[in-house]
Amino acid sequence: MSEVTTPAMRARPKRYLYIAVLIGLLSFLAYGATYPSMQAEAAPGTQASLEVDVDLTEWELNPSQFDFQQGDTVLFNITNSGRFSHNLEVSNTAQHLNSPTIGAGETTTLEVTLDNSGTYTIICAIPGHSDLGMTGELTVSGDNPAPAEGEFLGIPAMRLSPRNNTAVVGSSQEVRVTLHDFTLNADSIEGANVGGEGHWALFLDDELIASLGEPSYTLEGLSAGPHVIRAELRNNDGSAVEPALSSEATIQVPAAAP
Ligand SMILES: [Cu+2]
Repeated sequence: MSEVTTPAMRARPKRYLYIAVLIGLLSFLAYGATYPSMQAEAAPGTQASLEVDVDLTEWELNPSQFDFQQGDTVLFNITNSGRFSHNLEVSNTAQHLNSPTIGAGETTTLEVTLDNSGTYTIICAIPGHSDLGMTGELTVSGDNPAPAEGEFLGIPAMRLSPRNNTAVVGSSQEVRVTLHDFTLNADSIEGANVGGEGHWALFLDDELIASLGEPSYTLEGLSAGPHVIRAELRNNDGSAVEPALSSEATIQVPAAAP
């Protein structure tokens, strides 16, 4: 006895397929319709832990626009699908976070807790790459905007360059401090203290190298191997600022070429 396929039998699997597609479509619509209202109903200040993917390539961030809520902790899953090395920097006037630099085909992550509402800038921080288009924005809803650039906080802040684990090229390295709410004044070193003014002390492997009223100093003749550089903020009379403010980084000096 041979089996006969009737039109009715063939129709049955198709009907199941239609039902499956319909269920999928309804789920999608329900999800799409519900999700924004769930976000809107969240109590102000409710923190969420979110994961998002961002792709780095020449010369764009994809996606380049994100929407979050103040207080969200966001884990960026970063992929470099380009041919050059890239990284991700997330910043506003109060926060500044960098992922490691990754080569073509590599992945890394960067976790950021968004303390402020308003706009954060996201870029690839490798010189020139943001100008070529590797730039975007996070828009954060909330009620705690970051201070405007240069707004007086009364709390000095210092950023040290180079960053930790920098590989030195050759045997010299420029060290630079970027300061907020603190003015360097070379003429007042050893003078009377003035609030929010002073200089910085540069240490190399715990040895004082210089007291500096300029933001930059170049270390020369560094021996091969790791070195610790440290910057400490000082009042005019040489005492440490209160509260103490220092920053340090380990740099790696390559062995000299034979
Ligand atoms: Cu880049």
